[in-house]
Amino acid sequence: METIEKKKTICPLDCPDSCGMIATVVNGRITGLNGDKDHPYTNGFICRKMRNYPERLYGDERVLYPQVRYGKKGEGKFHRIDWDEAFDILVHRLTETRQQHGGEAILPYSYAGNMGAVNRFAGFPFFNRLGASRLDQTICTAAAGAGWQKQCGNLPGSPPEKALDADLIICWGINCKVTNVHFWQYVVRAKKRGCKVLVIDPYRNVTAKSADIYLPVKPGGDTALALGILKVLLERHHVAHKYLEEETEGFAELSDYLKKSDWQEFIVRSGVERERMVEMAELFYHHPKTFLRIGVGLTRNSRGGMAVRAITSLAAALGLYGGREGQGVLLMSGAFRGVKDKLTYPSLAGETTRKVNMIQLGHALTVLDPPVKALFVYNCNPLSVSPDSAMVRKGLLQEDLFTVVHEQVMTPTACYADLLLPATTFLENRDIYTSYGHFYLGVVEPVIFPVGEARSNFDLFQKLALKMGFTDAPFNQSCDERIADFLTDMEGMPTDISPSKVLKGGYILSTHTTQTGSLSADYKFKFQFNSDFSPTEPQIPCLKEGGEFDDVDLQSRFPFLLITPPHMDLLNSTFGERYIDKPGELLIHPEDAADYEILDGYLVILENFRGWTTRLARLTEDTQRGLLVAEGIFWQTESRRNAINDLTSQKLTDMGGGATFHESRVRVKSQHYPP
Ligand SMILES: Nc1nc2c(c(=O)[nH]1)N[C@H]1C(S)=C(S)[C@@H](COP(=O)(O)OP(=O)(O)OC[C@H]3O[C@@H](n4cnc5c(=O)[nH]c(N)nc54)[C@H](O)[C@@H]3O)O[C@H]1N2
Ligand SMILES: Nc1nc2c(c(=O)[nH]1)N[C@H]1C(S)=C(S)[C@@H](COP(=O)(O)OP(=O)(O)OC[C@H]3O[C@@H](n4cnc5c(=O)[nH]c(N)nc54)[C@H](O)[C@@H]3O)O[C@H]1N2
Ligand code: SF4
Ligand SMILES: [Mo]
Repeated sequence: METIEKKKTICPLDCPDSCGMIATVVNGRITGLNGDKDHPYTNGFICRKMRNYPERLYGDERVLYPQVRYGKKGEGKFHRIDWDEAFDILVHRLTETRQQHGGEAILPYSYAGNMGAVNRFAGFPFFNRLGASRLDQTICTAAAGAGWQKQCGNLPGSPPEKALDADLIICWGINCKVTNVHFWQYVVRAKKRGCKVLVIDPYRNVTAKSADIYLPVKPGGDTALALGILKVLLERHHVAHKYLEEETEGFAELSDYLKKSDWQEFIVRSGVERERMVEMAELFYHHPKTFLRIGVGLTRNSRGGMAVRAITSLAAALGLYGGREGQGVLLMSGAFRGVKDKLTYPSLAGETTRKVNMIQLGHALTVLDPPVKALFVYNCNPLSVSPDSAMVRKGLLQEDLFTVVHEQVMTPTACYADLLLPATTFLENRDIYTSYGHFYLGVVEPVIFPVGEARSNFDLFQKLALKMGFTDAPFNQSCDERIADFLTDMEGMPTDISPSKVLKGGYILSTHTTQTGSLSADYKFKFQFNSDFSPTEPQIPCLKEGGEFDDVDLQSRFPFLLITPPHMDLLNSTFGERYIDKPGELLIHPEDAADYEILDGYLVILENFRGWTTRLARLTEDTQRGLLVAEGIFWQTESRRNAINDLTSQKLTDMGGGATFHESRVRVKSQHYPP
């Protein structure tokens, strides 16, 4: 007889929406995934990427068993072994590496393939205890977080629901309709009431196409734009005087700086004319109910941290942190804050080992001294997502590097493994999920048994620790014990809800339902225009020199600016297996295309001094002249070994050590003429 069950789960992907979902299970097999109507933010729908997840779960690309390499590095040829053998190899190789080269020769490399708090950080206690190099996980929000922290301290973002009452919603450096679709449902509802939508972005992305006003900005030009608008507001006495006086500090320094600065600088650096800045200042002034949604896109360049400092300062000058109806500023929600050490256990480390910035993996594998001899990848696909892929590939090809990859599917990185281990998906795991775009959390149970011989990150590292003879308490915890411990003293958790209740399931709303929420009864938020002195960072938001885009030496050789934002059908590189034959498109302005004799649909070569790749040209006025847009991290394949991150740089952002994915200079040429 057929048994049909409906089970609740939560999307684990690195997406601000963290959807509540209902899995349909027929005889122990998942046949469908749908949005949960009981989840207030998900509101019953999920994106098409995840609706088709069962294909990935049971697909041919799934890694089902532990395997060892028999072909050349990168060829992706493996033979099956069992888990006992896999653990023996791990224990032997990690112990030997540590003895011969020291613990720092081992580099764990992970990010956010699975956002469940336990599984995401599951390797940290193990590698701390082992004395391995430490990974600085900076690839996504490091610059954005550092910029926010500088001006706003620990303030959480505004709940997205506040946008429902806004008269103006600004999407600044975020492609909501692609990367934060559930926020868009509030935009649609607010629009019906007459709310205006403004999108500020270097290209007319799909969100901009649905907006009332689109303002193109030069990539990296947001500081100049925000400060230019603020200069107009000051000149017209349109700033929120009362709020500034009572609830902020240091505005006098910033206004002095702005009064003295030359207009031309703001115009040239932002690429926005003064008249348009005046128009924006008037728009903001006449719409006190403004909700500002800031993306991380605008931080992926050498001035990224400063851009967040300038935009949040503009918001403060408008009084948007005042918390009145329809007002808000949301970069990341920060709705719940648990103690991260309860997941990572830095206390297990004997001594402090070196820290490796994950953006500089290419450097770490090829140049760093003492060298990395063992690389352990989980929850991440670095060959595709880390910058300067040519260097990463060179590193992975080294015969004396022992590479372990724990994966769900045969990714480009997995092809370079010496030891390949099968990982469960969220549907086979237990975990706790918070969100960086909304204010709910939840704990979920496995929906099905593991497929093949897959193990969760948590099970893998708990078992490996015991095999290594580590008897410390964290290695004896069950998953529930770790979750319960993490929940204890978690900021944002309602006081009447115990960890045991959370463990039973359901969605919990953070107490930060206003921006200051329950931070503490005596917490008084004051926006700091002049942040604490730091030797490397100016006290007030101000214009700064740019990086690769402004490099005069590179300008004549590599005339185009390249940005590489997310694609609708990929989640970073996840789901790349669905598009193995596709190199991805390159948006190019028709006049630029004409200069290089490129027609729509032509295969073009993109190159710079780091590497090259190919893409299919799409001619469109959605992009500016001189600006190329490559959406999506499509996979490297056997026949196409290079991809978009062959062009991006290991250089870091101004603050937080983040990535500069949207700041590469390139040149372009037509490769062939299709029939
Ligand atoms: N479908 C889909 N959804 C995703 C992802 C995905 O890959 N696909 N990725 C997820 C992840 S991990 C993250 S971090 C988020 C990222 O989500 P977003 O914050 O939306 O993505 P970004 O790459 O950060 O780029 C967003 C926008 O910033 C623009 N941009 C680039 N440079 C600048 C600039 O200098 N100034 C301004 N104003 N805009 C600029 C880009 O053109 C793009 O339209 O999305 C998540 N959601
Ligand atoms: N050019 C360019 N590069 C970018 C970006 C960009 O905008 N432009 N965006 C950057 C950003 S914002 C981010 S966040 C990073 C993301 O980089 P990653 O965190 O590497 O994200 P994904 O590409 O989604 O790859 C995650 C991998 O983890 C695997 N995985 C999922 N769950 C589990 C699990 O439970 N266990 C194990 N062992 N594996 C699992 C998936 O199968 C997948 O292959 O990429 C960055 N790279
Ligand atoms: S990827 Fe984002 S929108 Fe899609 S189901 Fe997951 S959380 Fe929801
Ligand atoms: Mo990200």
